[in-house]
Amino acid sequence: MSESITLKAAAEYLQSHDNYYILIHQSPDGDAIGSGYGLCFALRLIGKKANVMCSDPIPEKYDFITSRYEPQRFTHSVTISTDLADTRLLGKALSGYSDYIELAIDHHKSNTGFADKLVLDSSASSACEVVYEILTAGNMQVSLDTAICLYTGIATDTGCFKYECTTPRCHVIASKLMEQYNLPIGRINRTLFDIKSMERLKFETKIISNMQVYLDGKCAVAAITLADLERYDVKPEDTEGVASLPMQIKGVEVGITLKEREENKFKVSMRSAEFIDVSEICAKFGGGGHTRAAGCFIEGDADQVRMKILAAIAPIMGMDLWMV
Ligand SMILES: [Mn+2]
Repeated sequence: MSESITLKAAAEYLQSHDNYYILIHQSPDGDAIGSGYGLCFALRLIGKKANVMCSDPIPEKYDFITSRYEPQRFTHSVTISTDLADTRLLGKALSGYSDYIELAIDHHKSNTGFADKLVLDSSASSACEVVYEILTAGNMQVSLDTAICLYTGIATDTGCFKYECTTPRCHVIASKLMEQYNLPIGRINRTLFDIKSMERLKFETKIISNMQVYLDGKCAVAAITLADLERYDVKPEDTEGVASLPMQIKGVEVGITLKEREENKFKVSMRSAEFIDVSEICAKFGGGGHTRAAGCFIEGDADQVRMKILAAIAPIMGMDLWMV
């Protein structure tokens, strides 16, 4: 298990070492990208060498972050992670680092304690919020580049400040970042939440038209197969955000999105509105996450995976599976 350390101890650790690899999870979302790159820029600002590493390509919509970044050449010495709950989420390309992560910065209550040292704040909306607190505790400067990154992670993990995980603290941090740098938040939020390619928008209509509700309308399932991705010419990394679609149906408490990653292997994303702890359901399948947003991998074809999940959820909702 990891040794839990304070924000200040984490800042001191970062200031007293050199040459960092910052690992983030596969299928990177705004918080993984924002926390990884935001911390990387902050470390470079105090003269450290640092690179961000991810098994998967960073989606194009985050170009406003990655265009600020060039990988550096150096002899690697310290491996850290941000927004990573479990080393299994590093993906194949980075799995070799699993046993060598020295510091993990996270906000997942399901963090498996893989790192030597851990800064975990499960009440934080995002890993970006934790990174911000570490930088503040260590009196480390937040540059414009870092500010853009941290705002991005807070905004994406809170669904643009609308999910339950949004706290007064998120608004305070966002406000401080805006105050200091006059962030173009209109443009950032439009890029993050509104603008989609025509293909993606058409793809969403296909997902919506195939969505099904179960358990007396309280549970909605959307499934995306490899064949769908091919037919609609959508890359797997461009499916971020589709997990919010089932949640838009009136009366739905649990929204489930199945994304086929390899033949007969699905990445399952679960969201809940108010009552169900989806991290517990995902944990039954070896996954984890947060109370209102979690994920896991399940093998089988789309129908089999759907049945496995509904069978796990039905008793929690006090229902029999025959209602499926
Ligand atoms: Mn996160």
